[in-house]
Amino acid sequence: MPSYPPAPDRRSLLKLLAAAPAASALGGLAATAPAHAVPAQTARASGAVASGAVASGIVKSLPSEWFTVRGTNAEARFDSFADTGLLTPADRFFVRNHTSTPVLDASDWRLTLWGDGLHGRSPVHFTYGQLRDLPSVTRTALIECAGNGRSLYTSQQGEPVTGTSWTLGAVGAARWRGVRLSDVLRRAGIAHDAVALQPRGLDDPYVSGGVDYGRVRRPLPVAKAFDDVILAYEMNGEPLPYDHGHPVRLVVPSWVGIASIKWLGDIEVSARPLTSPWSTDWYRLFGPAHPSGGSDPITVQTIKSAYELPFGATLEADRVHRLTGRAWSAHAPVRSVEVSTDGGTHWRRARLLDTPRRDGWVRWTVPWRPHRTGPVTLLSRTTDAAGNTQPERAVHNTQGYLFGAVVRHPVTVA
Ligand SMILES: Nc1nc2c(c(=O)[nH]1)N[C@H]1C(S)=C(S)[C@@H](COP(=O)(O)O)O[C@H]1N2
Ligand SMILES: [Mo]
Repeated sequence: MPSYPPAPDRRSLLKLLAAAPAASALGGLAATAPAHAVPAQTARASGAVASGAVASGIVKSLPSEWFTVRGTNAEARFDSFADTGLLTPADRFFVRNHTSTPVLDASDWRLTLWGDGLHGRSPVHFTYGQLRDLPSVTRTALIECAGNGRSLYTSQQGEPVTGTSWTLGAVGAARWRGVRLSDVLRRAGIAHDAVALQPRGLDDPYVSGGVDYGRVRRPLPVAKAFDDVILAYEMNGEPLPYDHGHPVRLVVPSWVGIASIKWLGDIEVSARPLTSPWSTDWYRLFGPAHPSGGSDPITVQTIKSAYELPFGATLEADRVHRLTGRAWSAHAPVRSVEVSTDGGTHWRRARLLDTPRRDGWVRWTVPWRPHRTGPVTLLSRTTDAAGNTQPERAVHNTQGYLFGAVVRHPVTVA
């Protein structure tokens, strides 16, 4: 276990509360600030986390109509997306935290780039203001946890998996504004022989089963960094919220969520390949269908679709229901969505409500007038422009990553 500095004094606590973004968060923080709302660069949460009233360590409020809390994480309820547009509002976006949200102040934050992959070999710093002064880019991208849909390996395929039992709500779409990582790397003097980066968060070190794995960090190939990665400081036109990485996070489009490091503090730039437990122990595919020792670290997300309906919903017979859902693929824009309302015997096309784009999702709809009462299984199946189609079964891996199979969605007609 790392040794933590003592809890913050009263003055830094007051400063912290003054920095709280909204009245609701303030209310939540007032009672529990020492538990998790400690600026990571000045003080760390202590044992108070365990006894804190906000067990999740998440700053924003998590109403049960929108979220299911799973340990330190909050899953969005997919059915609740029915009244959202193409972008997921920040207050409804899922949160995946290895520990807890650190409340950081942009004014004393800085990013450090360091390592033998820099020309000068001495660390280079960027303040928040310096990043904001660089040319900005704005783009829409989904963030989706590698384990989204994990529980379906068990509920649908009878296969055991480890990790957070997400259903389908560990995904959201947002409009991100920030600076290109490539611009920052060039300004920092990245050398031609640099091959790997390792961005790292400022949240507490991740400790599990008595092992301290250090701060959340994961190697990022230089090629991807120069392709489309951004250092985001805005989400849907507002400063990045605390829970989503304030003041700056990475957004790594189309890759598994772990690549998009929140609360970014430093980036190692290396002339040799890098590893971390997030590239060796986790985020590889292990199991009989995979190489012994695991696959390469996983990168691109998979293909999915989901109904905006609770599992087990009851629908009235002999009435037309306008079923809605979303479909997305990290490989290519969605081309079509087919649905079955009879357990997979007959399929028909759903109507797409949006222009398909890569790194986004499309909403779809289909009318359904059920006659017979009783349990029914609804299915939906996405095909993308690269020819990928959701299969009937996902290839199992012990940690339950990349579930992309057709989901069997139970409802009851009454
Ligand atoms: N520093 C840090 N970055 C992180 C994480 C974390 O726990 N700490 N979780 C990762 C994982 S596993 C996912 S899926 C995404 C979730 O982003 P969100 O919480 O903004 O939805 O953040 C990633 N970045
Ligand atoms: Mo994740």
